[in-house]
Amino acid sequence: MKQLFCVLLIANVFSVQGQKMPAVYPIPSKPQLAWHDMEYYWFTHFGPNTFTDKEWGHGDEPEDIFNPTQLDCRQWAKLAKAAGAKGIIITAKHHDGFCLWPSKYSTHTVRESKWKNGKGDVVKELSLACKEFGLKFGVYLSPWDRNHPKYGTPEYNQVFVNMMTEIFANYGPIWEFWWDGANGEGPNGKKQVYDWELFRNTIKKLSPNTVVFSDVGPQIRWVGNENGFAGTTNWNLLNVTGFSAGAAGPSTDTLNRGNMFGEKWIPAECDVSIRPGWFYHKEEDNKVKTPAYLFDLYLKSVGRGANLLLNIPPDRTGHINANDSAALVGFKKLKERNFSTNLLLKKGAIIKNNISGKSTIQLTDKKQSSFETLSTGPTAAITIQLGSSTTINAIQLSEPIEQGQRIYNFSIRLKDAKGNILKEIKGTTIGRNRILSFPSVTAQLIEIMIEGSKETPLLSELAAYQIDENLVEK
Ligand code: FUL
Repeated sequence: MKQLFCVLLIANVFSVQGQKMPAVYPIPSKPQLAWHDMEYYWFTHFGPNTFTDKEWGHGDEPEDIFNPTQLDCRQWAKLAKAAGAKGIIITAKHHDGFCLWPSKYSTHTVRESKWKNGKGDVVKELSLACKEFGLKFGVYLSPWDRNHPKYGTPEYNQVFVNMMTEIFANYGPIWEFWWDGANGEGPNGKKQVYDWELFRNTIKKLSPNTVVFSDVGPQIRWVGNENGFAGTTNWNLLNVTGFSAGAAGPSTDTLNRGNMFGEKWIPAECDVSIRPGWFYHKEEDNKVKTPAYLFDLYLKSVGRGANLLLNIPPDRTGHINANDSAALVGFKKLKERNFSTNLLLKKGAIIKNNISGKSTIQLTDKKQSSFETLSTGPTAAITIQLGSSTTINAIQLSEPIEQGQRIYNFSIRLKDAKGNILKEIKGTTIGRNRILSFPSVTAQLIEIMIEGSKETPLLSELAAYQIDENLVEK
């Protein structure tokens, strides 16, 4: 009751296509809404570790170690575009402290290396390549720095702020900024007490539209694992009071599922590498994830309302390896082929909202912002007459999240022409996107029941597919 009262108290009135609907708070900001639309993009781990075969450099590697023989950021961007990714986030500084740009605030950078006689700048090259290929550009900056002499002292927080300031001044616009929560010891054996508030305020001031990732946001949260899986229940909401990135955060379970009544809109991002490691290691050339595995990751991340941040590490020449390229293009083809035909749009199919008793085309118009208002309870809110027997093994649903995330229990029944139930599927949250896949069923009728919703349930998109049977989620 108390919760309901709060919801009503802070409710705002929205008008979408003539419908007035109070939003259920919290709701996403504009940059967050745009972030949800990104769905799938790349991470790129590159730096001294690429040349030493380490995952965590010690910070004492000689700068000359970094020497890509034919760095080609255009190759990365061209491939990302061809593979359907919408942006690239680069490790401008990993835990070893090496800066891939010539920072004024460090003496451990590309400038001190032999690469391009110290005149190279990877961050610049990639930011330009992303612009050229129409990709968003993002930056990972590790606060943990195993090289910087000031790390472990209060002055280091300002060093980190200065580095961020350089990045925004020289390589913007930055669409996403990534703060790793790792907090180990520096060269003087001390750990840093990070001034997260100062870091947050710095970005807010320099670039208010940049979305910032850390374990606990402020805009995007970690999903609680590095396997690329969001929870089957996934709230875009999180309680963050008293928490910070790193050890003092919520449990990994909470990060995986969010909080049903969380105080802030902080959606989950699934970071995962295409290889076992984050950095390139030659011995992993035959351990690249297959297109089918990547498709499964897509179902478990984007298909659960999160975004997929897939790491593609370039090799020592500065290129993406041919095995990774082949897997990425294969993955794109699988996505395109399997999601090309929404069976609810086939001739003779009719989708009915049972409140009005009328048929609707809003759910298949591919517009996230147009929606249907649904009924709750054990009877069907939506009925779909397929017109003829149709084989289906995946159903996709979306809520108009700009109105707040509402639904927490729903079920789907697939029936034959006589009304016999062939299959019943149960789900919890929907959010930006929910894809449920199951062994094929040949049905004539689909019913969708909304059994639990914080407020009036709204649905914006609905689709049914027949995907390759081997791609059905295990
Ligand atoms: C972790 C780091 O320690 C890994 O090296 C990697 O960068 C991953 C994305 O985040 O916290």
